[in-house]
Parts: sequence; structure tokens; C-alpha cells
Amino acid sequence: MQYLLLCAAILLPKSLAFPAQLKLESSSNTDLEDLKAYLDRFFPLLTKTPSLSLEDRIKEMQRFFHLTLTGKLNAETKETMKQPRCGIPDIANYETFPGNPRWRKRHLTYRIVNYTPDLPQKKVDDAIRRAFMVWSDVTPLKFQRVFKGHADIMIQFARGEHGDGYPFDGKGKTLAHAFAPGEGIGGDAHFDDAERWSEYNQEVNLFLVAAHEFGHSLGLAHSNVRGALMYPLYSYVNPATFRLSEDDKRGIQKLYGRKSSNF
Ligand SMILES: [Ca+2]
Ligand SMILES: [Zn+2]
Ligand SMILES: [Zn+2]
Repeated sequence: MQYLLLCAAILLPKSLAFPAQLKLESSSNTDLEDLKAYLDRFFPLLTKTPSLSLEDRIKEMQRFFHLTLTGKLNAETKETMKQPRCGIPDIANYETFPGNPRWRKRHLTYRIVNYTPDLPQKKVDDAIRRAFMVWSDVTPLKFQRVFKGHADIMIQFARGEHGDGYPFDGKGKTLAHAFAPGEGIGGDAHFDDAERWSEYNQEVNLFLVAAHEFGHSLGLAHSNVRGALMYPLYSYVNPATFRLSEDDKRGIQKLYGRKSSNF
């Protein structure tokens, strides 16, 4: 069973039990369509809760991103929806995927199946290696690179439809996605090659996005803590001074324990 799209009960605050009438006079139809598509795509659990009005769903999204809770499609909300982000849905109140999928072994293999033309191969290898170190530094996990056959985490650059039913969307918006731990495609990480991948902060930093996606490969869901690596929206920090947040550390150690402890 794969968890790229999630389907579990969502915990909702009691105040949302009373659907309110939606007022969107200032929004055009296209904005409204975009909003609905965004909610369906990234907050599928809200869409599947029939008791929630559109206003309630907007509020839940605003709560997740720490915006002002207006329940309306205001400028701040529109701006947030435009930001480049990870392709995995956001689920409030979860730090891991439902059912807590995790690897039952400490030694994991990864394979870089293909490369982006944006960076020299050595730079890609290095960004991927450092992205795994973010997690192996704080857990007993060890990552070994393999060059052929199946690996636990298969890493691929791809455009548009690429065989897993979650097509990429061209430049911008969704940058990458990854599957939670499991057999077959489980753990695999895909990067949208319509993006311009970079070593620094021009366009999209490969190390930062890879470190985030590997968090999903290991079983972490999105965090709503701003500044956490597992926050779903992309923002640049200098990779040289990157530090894993306490929130991320707590999440991964809950699954795998600390570096020095027994598994
Ligand atoms: Ca994209
Ligand atoms: Zn993500
Ligand atoms: Zn994919």
C-alpha cells in the first residue's frame, strides 16, 4: 500500500462542525477554480469531509500555513498557493503518514537512476549524498549508494507523466515528490526536471529539496512548523549553514531512534 496520496480521518477543531456560508465576491471564477484544485490536490482529506464548507476548508488551509483565518481567498492565501512546493498533500495534525510506515532495517540503499542536465553529475551525486547525511546524522540509519538493480530509494529526474500516476506540472508549482517506505516504488523520490536545479540559490536548490523528499522516503509527512525542513513550501536557506530543525529531528527520531541508541 502506498501513501503518496493520503486517506485517513483528519482531526478537525470542533468549531468547524457548523458550516458557514461562503462569500467570495472579490474572487474571479478562475481564482476559485484554482483554489478548489489546490485544496483537492494538497488537502484531499478536507475535500472528502462533506460537512465542511469551502470557507471551512480555506480556513483549515490558512491554519496549516499560519495565515490569517479569514475563510476567504485573500491576497495572502493566493500568494501562498503560488509558492513552489512539494507534491505531497499536507495533512494537519500528522507528523508521519497514517499507519506510521517506516523501514524495518537500518541499512538502506539508494540509486541515482538518471541525471538532470542542469548540474554536473558530480554536483548531483554530492547534493544527494549530503541530503541523506541530514538524516543519518541524527538517526542510526546508514545509506549506501548502489549503481545497478533495485535500491530501497530509487532517485529519478522526470518530466510530466512519468509512470506513477502523479504527473509533474512543468516549471514551478510542484518541484518533487516521494513515496513513503514500502516495497517497490515505496521510498522512491522523483524530481521535476522542468525545474532548473542548482547548487546554490539560483532557481531550485537540489540539496534542500532532496533532503525534504528523503524525509518522506523515510516516513515523515509534512510539518506546519515554518522553518522545518518538512514544511511543504520551498524556501531557500544557505546549504552550507543548513541545520535540521528540532521539529524534524523529533519526527525522525520518533521513527528510528537517536544515533547512539539501539534500533
Ligand atoms: Ca513543477
Ligand atoms: Zn513534501
Ligand atoms: Zn513520480
